[in-house]
Amino acid sequence: MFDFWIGPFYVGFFGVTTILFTVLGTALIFYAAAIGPTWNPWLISIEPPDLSYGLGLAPLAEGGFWQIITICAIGAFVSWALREAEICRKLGIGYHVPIAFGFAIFAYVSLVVIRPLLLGAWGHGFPYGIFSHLDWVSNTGYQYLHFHYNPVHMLAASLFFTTVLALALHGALVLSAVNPAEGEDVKSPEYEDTFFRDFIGYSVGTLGIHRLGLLLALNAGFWSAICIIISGPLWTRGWPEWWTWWLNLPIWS
Ligand code: UQ2
Repeated sequence: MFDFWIGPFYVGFFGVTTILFTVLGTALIFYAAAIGPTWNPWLISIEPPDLSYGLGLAPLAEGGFWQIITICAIGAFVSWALREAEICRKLGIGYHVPIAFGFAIFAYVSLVVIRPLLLGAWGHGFPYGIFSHLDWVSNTGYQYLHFHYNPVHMLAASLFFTTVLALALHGALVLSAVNPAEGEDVKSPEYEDTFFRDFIGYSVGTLGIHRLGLLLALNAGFWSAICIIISGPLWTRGWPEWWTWWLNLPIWS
């Protein structure tokens, strides 16, 4: 269905479902904002239901908007991923892009569906507002006293930094070869290999750097999702206290 293009854009069945979910969700955001106390874009916030509603449906103005907007958001994100997959299939290329986007969707769903389900209330989702979601992150972090002591948060942060290192190396190396000074020749990939072989005795290769970059980025998103899912459902105390296993190792005595 809808197997045609509008201008340069492929439509397809999932292009239509993307549009429907996006228009409905955006309209509901404006409707909910209109009922709220401010039009200041920084301060608009669409709140999830109170914890007392548990995993039930809430009245529209008391979190129901948030619940329907969340359904629309997930519907739009998943539709977008499936449209990517449809385009990949038509082109006969791999599904790397929709799979990568799937990790981003998983990170979002972990915050507004998986963790709230495990904790038994939609009220554990984050509010949809520019400053209010920042406040949620800060408050949720302090609920565990010092979130940076979460070992999986440490892993995720390290993966983000390593992703940044890999992309900086890659972007810089490619530009150094293919964007030479005026009058100089563009250099081949052999020069890129040779730079790193001279420099550190190893080149991961032109295909390898992209495999490495994707692997690092997907793991950064994945472990970020895991680090918040385990906070509450698996560990309810402060994260610094988790490290008492280290202090309690018998080797110290
Ligand atoms: C490389 C290569 C590229 C690259 C980069 C490297 C010719 C154009 C950046 C170098 C990357 C290495 C050695 C891996 C670094 C490891 C981590 C975890 C950051 O060899 O091939 O292709 O862009």
